[in-house]
Amino acid sequence: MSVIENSKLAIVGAGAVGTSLAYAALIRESAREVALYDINSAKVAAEVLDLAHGTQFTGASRVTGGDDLDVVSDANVVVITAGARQHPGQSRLEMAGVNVEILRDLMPKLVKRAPDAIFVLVTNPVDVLAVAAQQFSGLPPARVFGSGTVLDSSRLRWMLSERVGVAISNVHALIVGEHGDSEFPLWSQARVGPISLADWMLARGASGSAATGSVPFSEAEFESISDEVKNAAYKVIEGKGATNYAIGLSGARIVEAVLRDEGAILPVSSVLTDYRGVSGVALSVPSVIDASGIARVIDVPFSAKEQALFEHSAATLRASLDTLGL
Ligand code: 6V0
Repeated sequence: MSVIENSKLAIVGAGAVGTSLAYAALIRESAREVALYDINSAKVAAEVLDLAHGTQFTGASRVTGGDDLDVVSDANVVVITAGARQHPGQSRLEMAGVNVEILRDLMPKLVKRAPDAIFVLVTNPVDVLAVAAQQFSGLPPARVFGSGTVLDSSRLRWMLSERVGVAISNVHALIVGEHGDSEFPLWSQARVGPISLADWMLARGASGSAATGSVPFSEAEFESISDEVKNAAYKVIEGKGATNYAIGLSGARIVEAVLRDEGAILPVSSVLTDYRGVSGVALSVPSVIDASGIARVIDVPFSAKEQALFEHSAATLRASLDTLGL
């Protein structure tokens, strides 16, 4: 991979996620310059220094940053990971309200400094904040969207890859909808290489049973994989307090698709207009990402069950947005 000349990635929020994204972007040479901004002066200065000390080993990328918002100036992509942590006794919705207010303040300032940038939201609740950021920025949905279920889809692909014993790059499967409890896998479209997942034969007896031959995935196994993806973040947070590496890599991947003008298909979350009957909420659907942001969303055929799940995800989001006055 080679660095795009003069490309600049700005990351707002130098916490666990922002710094992991910066680290991934430096190593993958996702951008020529990675600029970190945070209101915590001591923390952001230390993070920039620590990353800079390693740039002998990261190719042509360089890292800058600080507590002055001007560090984002003229960025091509701005990724927002800034947010308040959930305090004990505070509901998720209350935390959402705090993060909406942070964006109300930040978005106009960011747009002023990086008027041509593509804005990618990572802070949670990411779908709610994608709507808020789009409204506060006044930019079209194609230029302000959330990382959505890019991470969740990678989790799904990893689980399936382990189960079928095929490289993750050859397992094609997507999570769509809300980045949260109402998300779901598009099983009807999942494939391993050229084979539909529904037709994939698993070796029977591999788990110690005496029976031989092969069987397809069962409904129960699909359900259990789907639940495992949904609960993956809780499991990681229980053990180490946050999720950071996989979201950092997912963010770097989105940034590259923009800066390299790739036309890559990624399930990001943008405000939809009549996508399978859904409008006015941000949900993840397969989207073509290039230098313009979201070039277009792809209309995927859903099964009847998937359509119902998608509408449920939209209703969940609409209820949160209504409560927050968005
Ligand atoms: P963290 O480590 O607490 O970092 C947040 C950072 O934001 C801190 O350094 C704060 O100082 C900074 N900050 C707060 N307010 C502002 C502001 N107004 N301007 C600039 N900086 C500010 O949190 P962490 O990095 O672990 O998580 C960040 C967000 O990402 C959270 O909302 C997570 O829930 C979310 N994630 C989203 C994922 C996704 O798939 N969309 C995945 C993982 C985490």
